[in-house]
Amino acid sequence: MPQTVTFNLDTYLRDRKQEVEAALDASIAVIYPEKIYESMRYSLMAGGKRLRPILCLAACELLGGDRAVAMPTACAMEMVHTMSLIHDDLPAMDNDDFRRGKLTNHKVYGDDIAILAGDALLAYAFEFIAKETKGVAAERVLKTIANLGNAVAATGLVGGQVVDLECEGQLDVTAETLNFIHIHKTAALLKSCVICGALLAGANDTDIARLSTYANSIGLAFQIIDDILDITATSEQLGKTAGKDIAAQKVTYPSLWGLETSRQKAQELVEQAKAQLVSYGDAALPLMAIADYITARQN
Ligand code: GRG
Repeated sequence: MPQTVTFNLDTYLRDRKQEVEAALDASIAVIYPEKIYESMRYSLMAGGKRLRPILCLAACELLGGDRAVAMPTACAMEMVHTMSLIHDDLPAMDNDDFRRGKLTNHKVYGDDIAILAGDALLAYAFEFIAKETKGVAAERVLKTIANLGNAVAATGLVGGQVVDLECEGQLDVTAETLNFIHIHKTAALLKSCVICGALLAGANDTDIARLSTYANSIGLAFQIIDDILDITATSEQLGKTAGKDIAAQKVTYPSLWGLETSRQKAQELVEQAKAQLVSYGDAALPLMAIADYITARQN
């Protein structure tokens, strides 16, 4: 009889989150000038799902890599994600007071220090990968650093954010433009997490192609669910101000397609993502379950 492998995603996410948080905690000490390190740590250690580092570790393990090799990159991904949240919350951007259930960085430390905390986390993320990645060929580390740079530059997060800002107050934004925004603003970093984890484990071109499709699909699904939750969840559940998109009259997936069609499209994307991983067998269970979690999540 074939053996059924069971996989408990709750336990998996809890254990990985704990490991990531311990590594993040150890990554930044508070030294002089204390204020900037405290501000960096305030946002970095404020919680969150830690989905990006977990994806990075899971992709490394999918290809038989040791997740300890990917841990510095996983931490760097969370540093970059956190800096993007700090900058996104600034008055010049989305102007939000709450994030991860706490006051936003600039509300506690002021706009000047919040900008600098974001800058410092971004620069440190690259230093951290270069200095702390051990036990793997330098060429893989170089590829990882280049991939992350591309994902956050004007080719990635920054480009997506610029188009998002340009679309503010416009009611005729098309699905094509919305996809451009979110492929760059949200999916690019999620994809970099998966690809960098895989690169560190020695991925070949076929692995990279499959995992790129997986990551693009879960990235867009993630954003569709984010837009839905902005309408259906409470600020307490989200840890940030709910209902912001409607208040700002922002074009979102539910405003274009309605809630039900948006849910269906997210589910279709998750199925497409999982189909890419079938040939990896049981080794793909974590990445498959994470894809399902993206549509099932409540925050
Ligand atoms: C990267 C150089 C550089 C600048 C940043 C501000 C900006 C440019 C980009 C905005 C990026 C952004 C905030 C995208 C939204 C992504 C998103 C859906 C975040 C929510 O992620 P979760 O739900 O949050 O994983 P937690 O708190 O769980 O980590």
